[in-house]
Amino acid sequence: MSRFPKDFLWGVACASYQCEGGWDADGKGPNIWDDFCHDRAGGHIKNGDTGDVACDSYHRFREDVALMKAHNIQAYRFSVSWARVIPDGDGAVNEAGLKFYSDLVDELLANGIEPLVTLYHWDLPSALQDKGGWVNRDIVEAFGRYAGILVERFKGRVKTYMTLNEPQCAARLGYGMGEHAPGLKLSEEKVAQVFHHLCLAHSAAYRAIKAADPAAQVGVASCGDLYYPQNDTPACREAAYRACFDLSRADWAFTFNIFLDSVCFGKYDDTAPACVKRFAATVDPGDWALMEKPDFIGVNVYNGHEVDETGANVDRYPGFPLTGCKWPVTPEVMRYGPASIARRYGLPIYITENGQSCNDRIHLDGQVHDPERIDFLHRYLLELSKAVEEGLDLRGYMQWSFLDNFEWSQGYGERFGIVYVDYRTGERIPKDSAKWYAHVIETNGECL
Ligand code: GCO
Repeated sequence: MSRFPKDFLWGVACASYQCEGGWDADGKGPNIWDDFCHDRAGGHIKNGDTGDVACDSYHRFREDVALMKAHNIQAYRFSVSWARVIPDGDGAVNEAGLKFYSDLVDELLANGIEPLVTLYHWDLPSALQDKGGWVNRDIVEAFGRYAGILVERFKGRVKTYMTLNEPQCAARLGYGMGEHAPGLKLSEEKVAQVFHHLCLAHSAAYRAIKAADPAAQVGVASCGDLYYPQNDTPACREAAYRACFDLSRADWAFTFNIFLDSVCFGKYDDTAPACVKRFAATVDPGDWALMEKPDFIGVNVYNGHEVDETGANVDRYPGFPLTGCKWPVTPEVMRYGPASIARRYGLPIYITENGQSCNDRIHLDGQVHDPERIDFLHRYLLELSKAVEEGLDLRGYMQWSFLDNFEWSQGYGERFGIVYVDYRTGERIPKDSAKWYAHVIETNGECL
């Protein structure tokens, strides 16, 4: 018998800027990723790659959906490009942009695939960045309005939304480290302010979605450092749990609770560092009453840290297994990480991203063989099945990603897809892992 629930949702995930292309098609406005990539002199992206064409899913989405169906995919988590729908972010609606997403939703539903819609996966309209972007509080209202416009169009067809994807990366990488668009290196207090505006924007969108469609489920896709115990003892498990929510342990901006405590509990954890406390002292206390606890939490899981019973990190041994982009392979994080999030917030969980990049290429036989990815997914899913057995309220699993796509500052140099994309021609070639995943879905994970 499968350990996954009967109505479990097996899917794949991607984001607008990473796969769509069509960067200036049909009235779309520019966004901060267009600008960041086009700033060639800035040298922000490996090889000077851009998302101008990417997988061209803007034009080829029907082919992509057909390929998903052929691989038993039950859900597609995609994001909407804000500037495609509202070119300047807070002005007139671009009907052609809205229609593109409406057609995508129809195509998915016609093929029995459930759409899971992310409203913001980092591609902010440039016109809003010109006004300060996430540093300017006006963005909260603009985001709420945008959410309402989308849901008015989607209601009755889309049941599940995520307001934001990884606010941690939007804030830290985009406004703190300058590695992602808009490429700013602001002070720690300003980064904390960006987080606060993201929390308020999530909350405004939550209310707008519920107003337009009270039946919609509204979550957020989050990331952060996750920890798992060296030994499965109560003391070690507890140490791993505590490490997950300790803001003073590593980079406070890469924790789950810097965002989730604000929207779920209306406060910062006591472990917050001085810069966050300084910012917190400037927050209008009335803001906390505006926060909306999501209906579920999406957890993006790639790797985690092992801790011993004292809570200290365990060193990785020499030759530790790594993915194509040199991320550690730590399947145990799937058993303990999402469970820690569920324990702290008491909310249902979706795995909204999980996968690995490989140095995939077309082999002599014309196929793309990716045994490392199969092994990775197999190990992570086995650990996830243990979490389910231990009582985790898990609703779905979205593999990242269906197609190879534009991997932000790494450009096309990293391939995360279970379907290979030949960027010279746009040709799609399902990898071995796509066939493997199709079988996992067919058996609801029983074959694992
Ligand atoms: C993320 C990013 C994705 C990345 C993926 C692989 O949400 O972390 O949303 O866009 O492509 O994580 O690095």
